[in-house]
Amino acid sequence: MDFTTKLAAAWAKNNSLLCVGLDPDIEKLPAFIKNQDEPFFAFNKAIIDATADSVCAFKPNVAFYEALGTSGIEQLKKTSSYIHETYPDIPVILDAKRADIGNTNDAYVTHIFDYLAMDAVTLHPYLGGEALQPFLARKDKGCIVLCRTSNPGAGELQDLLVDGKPLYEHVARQVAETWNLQGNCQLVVGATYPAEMKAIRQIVGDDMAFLVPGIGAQGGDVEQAVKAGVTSKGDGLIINSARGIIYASNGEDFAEAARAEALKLRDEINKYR
Ligand code: OMP
Repeated sequence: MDFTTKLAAAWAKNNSLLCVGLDPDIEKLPAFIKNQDEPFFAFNKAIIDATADSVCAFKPNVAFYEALGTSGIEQLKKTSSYIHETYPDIPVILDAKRADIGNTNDAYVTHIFDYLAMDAVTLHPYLGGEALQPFLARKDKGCIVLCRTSNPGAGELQDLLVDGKPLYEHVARQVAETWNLQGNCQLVVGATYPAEMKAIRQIVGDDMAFLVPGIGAQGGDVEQAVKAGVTSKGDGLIINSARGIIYASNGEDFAEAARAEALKLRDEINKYR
């Protein structure tokens, strides 16, 4: 099943726009997990089992796994396989923010979609659509392009006026009109910029999903983000929270605490859809 279809089915099945970010940091893991052979996989497995019925996606960020070296990448692969085998209805998004010249992107595509078996990946737009072809050509996979990021300094480049419009609006239009020919593109739009999100939704219409980071640890407002980005059907958003959910407790009860946070956030999101 392609990413877009799988995502829409997960929104409906779990009545959820919530995505749990699987960003394990060895320093923050519960002490009894830290000492295991594969601490990231053990941690992720418990978080996945505790939240799979209340999410529309999981999103590991590759940086946390790369930090551990080869063992981290193997634990990332095991995490992806575990989700596919145990919860086949839930898509897995690799947050890797990739993009290079086309030839190099071929290698990224092989690693991310074939070796790690991810359903979607985050991408930088800076090299243009020609360079991204190896990703865009994978009709079954999601290509989630950074449009308006959640960080405080996002505007430094993204707000620059080009032909009278901020750069992020050009990115949104370019993805919608030119890169999304196969219907496999989505956009990253931070929850911390609801006015910009509203403008982007108006530009691209209802057909493109937004990956929305910035809720939880980064302080984005749930009500404002949902109202700004939701489609006329009440979906269209993949609202990510990592630290706010996975580190709800660092004791023996970490998975139950993560579940409680996930359910709370899912319900809060649903209130404003
Ligand atoms: P928390 O702040 O812990 O919820 O994590 C946010 C996650 O979303 C991290 O993996 C970030 O790398 C990622 N992210 C952003 O925070 N801001 C963005 O603009 C884009 C992303 C992303 O692409 O997911």
